[in-house]
Amino acid sequence: MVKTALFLMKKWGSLKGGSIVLCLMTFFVVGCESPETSPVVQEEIRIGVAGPMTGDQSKLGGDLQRGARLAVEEWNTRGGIRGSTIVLEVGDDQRDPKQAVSVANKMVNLGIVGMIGHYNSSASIPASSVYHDAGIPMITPASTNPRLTEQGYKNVFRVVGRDDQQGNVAAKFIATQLKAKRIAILHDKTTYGQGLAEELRKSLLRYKAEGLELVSFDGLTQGDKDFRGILTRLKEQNLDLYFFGGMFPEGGLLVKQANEVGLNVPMMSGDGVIDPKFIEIAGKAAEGTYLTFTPDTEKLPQAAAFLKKYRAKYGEDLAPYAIYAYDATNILLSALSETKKGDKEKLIEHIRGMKYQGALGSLTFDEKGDVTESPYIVWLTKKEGFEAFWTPPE
Ligand code: ABU
Repeated sequence: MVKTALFLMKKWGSLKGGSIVLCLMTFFVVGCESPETSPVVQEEIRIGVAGPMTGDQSKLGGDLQRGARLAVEEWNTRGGIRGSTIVLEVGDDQRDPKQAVSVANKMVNLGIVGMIGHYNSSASIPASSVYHDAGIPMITPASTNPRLTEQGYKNVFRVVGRDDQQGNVAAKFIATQLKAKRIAILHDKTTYGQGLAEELRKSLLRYKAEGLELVSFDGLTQGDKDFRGILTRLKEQNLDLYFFGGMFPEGGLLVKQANEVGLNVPMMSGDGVIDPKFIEIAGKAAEGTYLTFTPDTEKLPQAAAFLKKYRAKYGEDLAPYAIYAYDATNILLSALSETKKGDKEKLIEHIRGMKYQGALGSLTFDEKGDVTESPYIVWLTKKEGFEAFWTPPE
């Protein structure tokens, strides 16, 4: 009977979503038993991870899930938090803003005490209002649009940098290293892609005096498969380089089709494209593409243990944002273990003041919830994969 009731509790807790339902059922179960036969109800601590778990960016959502799951399993192996098992709830926002809000509401109803995610800025920004209203901390491992932490929400954190920083490094590289003069910018009209493109446009203005000219600035549609029309127009513009603000599915097709239409200048893009899938889609045409991202985690001594465990568990090479999800999850779980259960305000305040030593090194947050240090470098795509190429001077 106890087993059945516990099963029902779990089932109802997740289906109906109500922590109230869960509390009532806990009372009911415990209340029905005599003291001698009372079961020890193993409490669970629920946290969430969300991103695009299906669709063309499912690889990225999967990366967040894999990083977060590894951290959760390690905590549970060590006994959980104060004896409670940590349960990871997974939400699929399909990289869609409306779906992200729906996932966020579902997570709140499931009784999560913290959220890892979302992946896309276009999902994280609308979902952040839901977590804010519920007083639940969210730590995104990957959303880089500045607006996320400019909303003034105390519960919002990110362990990655911002696109104003990323755009700045891209502009510096284009102007001072490539010495490119004629630039075109494409973007995918999303919060992230267009946002990064606009940050680059702003930063490029600084180099106008050196003869750098922005020849065109155009949006394309995410999910489209044929960009030959716009690439043919770019070919007429006598460019030195084109920049793409967007994600790897479109980035891969762009360089592949640029090659087909004879647009033989390098593409540069950002962290949304630096994924092995980009090379898989583009093939040989990926070679020579420049990308901004954070420094090489393979070279961080403090990341070695994580990398070993990740490869052993998943049998695959590290994906760019899995390590960020791992550290974000550890930050959340450490904060939960160091604060009084149920005190949401204290939990958020505690995260803000943490100095966390993780796989990425030392992580601290500023008043907005951004990481205090977020270096970007330029990567070059080679036959063998991505190679750290240029680090901006301090
Ligand atoms: N930062 C890269 C992709 C995730 C985002 O939308 O911000």
